Amino acid sequence: MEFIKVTPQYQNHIALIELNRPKELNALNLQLMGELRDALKMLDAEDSVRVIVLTGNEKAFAAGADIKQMAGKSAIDMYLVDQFSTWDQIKKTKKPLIAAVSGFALGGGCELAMTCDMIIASETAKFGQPEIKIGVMPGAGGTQRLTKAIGKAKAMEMVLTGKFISAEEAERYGLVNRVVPVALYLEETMKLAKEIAEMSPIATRLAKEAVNRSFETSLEEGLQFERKNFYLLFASEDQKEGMNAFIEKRKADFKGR
Ligand code: CO8
Repeated sequence: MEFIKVTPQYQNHIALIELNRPKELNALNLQLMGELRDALKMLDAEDSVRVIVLTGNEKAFAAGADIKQMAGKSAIDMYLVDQFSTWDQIKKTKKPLIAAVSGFALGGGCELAMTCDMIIASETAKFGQPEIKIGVMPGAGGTQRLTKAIGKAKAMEMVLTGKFISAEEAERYGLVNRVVPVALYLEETMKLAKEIAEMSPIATRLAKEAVNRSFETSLEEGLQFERKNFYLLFASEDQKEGMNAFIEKRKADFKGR
């Protein structure tokens, strides 16, 4: 892996992926995205990993798709490269995926953070969809996910003006879970990851699936989907362990079965 760094056991049951093109502010070229897709697929299949954290560095989570790589491309080039199939694969990650964002999260970088399940932001984080300033528009989910996260008025303004929002605004609008001091953003993300890693991995997976389903379906269909996953969990050993541990007043030891 040239442009990402993967630590499968960064902490107990928690894997860390660091975007690693610092000179280019982690601009998302095709190779980086391919590496990210492969790493997520590998970690998703690894039993010892329960939660995945994705981060950049203090200055940039990612400053967007690689403009230099795209600049000379035709519509047909873009169509044939089909980079969005990589994004579609990333979206299919089953384990909880948390973005730890500091500095720039712009264009594809903002879209990548929003593809994650939760975002912890450092106080220096800046979110934006500045594609309009270079004559295009968001292409990896920005118009949809941003609008769902913060509502039409704010999303429309960001997409049509390209202006950035601060971490504090992002928290106020509901885009990020919380804002923490820059020195602590990875540590705070790890705390959240640890909390989730202590839950039943099969329950977190089915619960994530059900929450995400709410974006795709009517309330009635979403409720049916939730019910199916709820019933399914009664086939797991973790359900027996979790409920018995409660009754026996001890900490549950979940195995993911
Ligand atoms: N692509 C390629 N190179 C970049 C990018 C980028 N998105 N962002 C920064 N860089 C490079 C710069 O060219 C520079 O390289 P060099 O030193 O060789 O000149 C280096 O990173 C450092 O950048 P700056 O000198 O510009 O640093 P500043 O601190 O002055 O400015 C900014 C930081 C404000 C982040 C500025 O770099 C900037 O505006 N970057 C572009 C932001 C942008 O427009 N992003 C959207 C890109 S389009 C997009 O994301 C479409 C997504 C949809 C498809 C997704 C498919 C992957």
